[in-house]
Amino acid sequence: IVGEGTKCPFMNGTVKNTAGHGTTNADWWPNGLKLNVLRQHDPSHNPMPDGFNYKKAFNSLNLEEVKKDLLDLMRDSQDWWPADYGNYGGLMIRLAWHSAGTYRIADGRGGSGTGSQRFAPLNSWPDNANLDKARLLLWPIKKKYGNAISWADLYILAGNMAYESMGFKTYGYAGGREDIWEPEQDIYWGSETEWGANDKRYADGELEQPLAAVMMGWIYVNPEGPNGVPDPIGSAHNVRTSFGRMAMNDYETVALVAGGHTVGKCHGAASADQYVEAEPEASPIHEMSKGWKSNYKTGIGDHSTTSGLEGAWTPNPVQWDHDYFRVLLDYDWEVTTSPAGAPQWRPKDSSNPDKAPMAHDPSKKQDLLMTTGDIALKEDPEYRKICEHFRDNPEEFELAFAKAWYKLTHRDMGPKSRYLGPDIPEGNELWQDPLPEPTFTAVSENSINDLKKQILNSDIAPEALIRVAWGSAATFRYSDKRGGANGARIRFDPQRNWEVNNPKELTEVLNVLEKLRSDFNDKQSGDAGLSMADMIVLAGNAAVEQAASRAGHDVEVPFDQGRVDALEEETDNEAFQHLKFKADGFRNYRPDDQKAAGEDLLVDQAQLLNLTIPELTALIGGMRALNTNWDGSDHGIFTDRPGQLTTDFFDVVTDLNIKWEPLSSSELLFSGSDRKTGEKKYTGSRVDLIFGSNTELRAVSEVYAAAGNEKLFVKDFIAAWNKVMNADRFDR
Ligand code: HEB
Repeated sequence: IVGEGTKCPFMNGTVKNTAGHGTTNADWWPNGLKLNVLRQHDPSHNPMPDGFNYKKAFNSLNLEEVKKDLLDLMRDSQDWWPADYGNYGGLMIRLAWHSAGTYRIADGRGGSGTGSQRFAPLNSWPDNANLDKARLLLWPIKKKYGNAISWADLYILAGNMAYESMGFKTYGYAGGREDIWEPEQDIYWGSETEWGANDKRYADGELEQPLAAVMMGWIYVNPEGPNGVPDPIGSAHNVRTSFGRMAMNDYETVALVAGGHTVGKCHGAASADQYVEAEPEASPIHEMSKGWKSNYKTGIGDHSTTSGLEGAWTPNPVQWDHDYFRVLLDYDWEVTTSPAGAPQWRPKDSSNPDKAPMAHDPSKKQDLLMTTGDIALKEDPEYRKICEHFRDNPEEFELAFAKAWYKLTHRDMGPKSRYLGPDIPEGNELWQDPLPEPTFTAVSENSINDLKKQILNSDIAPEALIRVAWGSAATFRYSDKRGGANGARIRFDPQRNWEVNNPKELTEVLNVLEKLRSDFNDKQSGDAGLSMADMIVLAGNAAVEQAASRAGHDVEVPFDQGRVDALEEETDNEAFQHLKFKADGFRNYRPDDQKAAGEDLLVDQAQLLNLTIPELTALIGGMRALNTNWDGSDHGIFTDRPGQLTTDFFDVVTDLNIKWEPLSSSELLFSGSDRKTGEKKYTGSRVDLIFGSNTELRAVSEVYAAAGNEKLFVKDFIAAWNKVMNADRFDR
C-alpha cells in the first residue's frame, strides 16, 4: 500500500480523492448485475494502429530469426536475475506453462490466448512468483519484433525454444494469440479474499465449477500437498481433478508433469514471509512493475525464493533426459523441510542418490527434490503404472510429452484455422474439433433465394427453424473459440440430445432440411452445393426475414456460405459436453439444477458469445417477438402478434401500466397484470424482467421502445443475429 510504513504525513498518495476513487457502485451493491464484462476490450483502447491485422503482421515475421534470438537469450545470463545453471530454460517453460495452465474446459476461459499474464491478478498470483523476471527478460526480443509478435505468442514460443535449447524436439508451434490491453473481468477465479487455502473450494467434496485450480492464486494444485500437508494420495486426487478440468487425462498428466520437471528447479532459499516483499501489483512505483524483491542475502541466484521449495528434480536440470522417472521410481523418498520451511521430499541416503549442482555454484552439490505433487505420481496406482510404462518406453514418453505440451499450449486457441506460421504440425488432433476441407463450391444467389422459399413452404414452423439455427450457432464461446454453427455438430451427440435443443423437434427439422438440401444439391451443377451447417443457418435466416417482412420491414439477412459438415468420429463427445448451455436465456431456458440467477447466467452467456449490451438487448427482444422459447412457453412473449419482428417486448418491459409480481417465493417466474383492471396479461422469467429492472438494460430497451426506432431495432437485431451465426467463421 502506497505510503504505508512511512513517517511522513505528506507522503504522496495518502489522499484518494481523484477520478475513479471513492466508494463505487460495486461496493454499495456487490450483487448488482455485472454488465461490465460486456464492455471489455473496446477497440478504442487498443494502441495498435487503425486497421492493424495481427495475422498479416505475424506472417511478415522471420520466425527462424525470432527463434534464434530466443535460443541465444536462454544462455545470456543477466546480472539482475542470473540464469540457473546458465540457462533460463526452466524459468521460460514455467512461464509458458503458467500462461497456458489457467485454461479450464468448463467455460473455456483462461489460458495463454490473450497475454493476460501481463496484468493483474495473474501477474501477481503467488503461484506466478518471479515470472515477472521471465517476462522482463523477454522484453528486448518483444521490443525488437514489436507488433509482429504478441506477448501471448512470445510466451509460448519461449517455452518451446527453452525445450529446444535443452535438447528436446517440440511437436510444433502456432502463432495467432492476439494480446489484450486490460485485465479480463469476466473470468471467475473464485470468491476467496485471500490467497491459498484449498479446503474452501472442495467444501462439498467436489471442486467448485468452473474452477480448475484448488486454491486462489494458484495454477493447479498446492505443491506442498492438499492444504500444505504432504499427503501424496490426497495430492493425486487434486492433480487428477485439476488436470481433468483442463481436459488432460492421466496419461497426458503424467507426461506433462514429468516432462516439465525434467528441467529446472524450485527456489526456496529463505522464508518468503520473512524476506520477500510485495507482488508486482502492490510494489513501490520505483520497482517498475517488478515484484517479489527478496532481501535474503543477494536475493537472486542461489538466494532466491519463489515457491519456497528448494532443489532440482534431476541431476542435470538443463538437459532433456529420462532421469525424472528413474529418480522418482528408483529412490525412496522421505518428507523433509526446505530452507524456507515448506514440506518437500528428499531421497533417502539408503538410495545412494545422485545430487544436482547448485544452480549458481557448480562446485557445490544439492539434494534432489520431489514436490508432493510429484510423489503423487508414484503413490497413486494408476499414475504409477503410467510412470513405469514411460520409464520403460522412453520414446513413447517423448512423443506423449511432445503432444501433451502442444495441446497444453494450443488448446485454448480454438480451430486450427486460427493457427499461424510455418511450424504448424500436419494432421489434426481430436481436441482441435477438426473440420474437413470444404467439399462444395458456392451456389448462386438466385438458387439460394429459391431454396429459402422452399424452406419456408415446408411444414416446419418458422420459430423452430430459428431455434435450431440458434442452437447450432450459439454453442460458440469466444473464450476458447470452440463451438458454433460450422461443422453442424448439432446433428451429433451430445448436442442433439440436449434438453434445450428440444431433441424431438430438432430431429424433425434436421430431417426436413436434409431432404430439401439433397434435392437442392442434386440440381446444382458441378461441385456447387450447401453443407448441412450452411443449410441450418440459411433456414434460420429465412425465418427471420419472413418475420421482419410480416412486421413490415423488407430486409435481408446476410448469408455467407462455405461452412462444412464435421464427421461424427471427429467429434469428441466428452469435450463437447462442456459446451452445453448452462442456461440459454435467449431461448428462455434455465435448468432446475442451476443455482446461479437467470440474469447472471445470461450475462455470462452473452460474454461467451462476445456480445455487447445493445446486441444482447436486441437479440432478447427480437427472439421473444419471434416466439422462440425452447419449449414453446409464453414466458416473455409480450405480444399479441408473435412471429413478427416487432419492438413489443420493449413496450411491455418499459410499461408502468403493467404490474409484476413473483409467481412463487423462488422468484423464477413473474406474472404481469393490467394495473387498473387486474387482468393477467403476461408471464416472464428473470431474464425477461431484467430488461425493465436493470437500469442499463432498461436504458437500451427504452431506445428500442421509443417512437421512430423500429427500423433501428430491426437493423440491430439482424446484425447481432448475423454476428452469432458467423461467430466461428475463422475459415474466412
Ligand atoms: Fe512445475 C517449477 C510445482 C506441473 C514445469 N513446479 C515448479 C515449482 C513448483 C512446481 C513448486 C518451483 C517454482 C520455483 O521456482 O520455486 N508443477 C508443480 C506442481 C505441478 C507442476 C505441483 C502439478 C503436479 N510443472 C508442471 C507442469 C509443467 C511444469 C505440467 C510443464 C509441463 N515446473 C515446471 C518447470 C519448472 C517448474 C519447467 C522450473 C522453473 C525454473 O526452473 O525456474
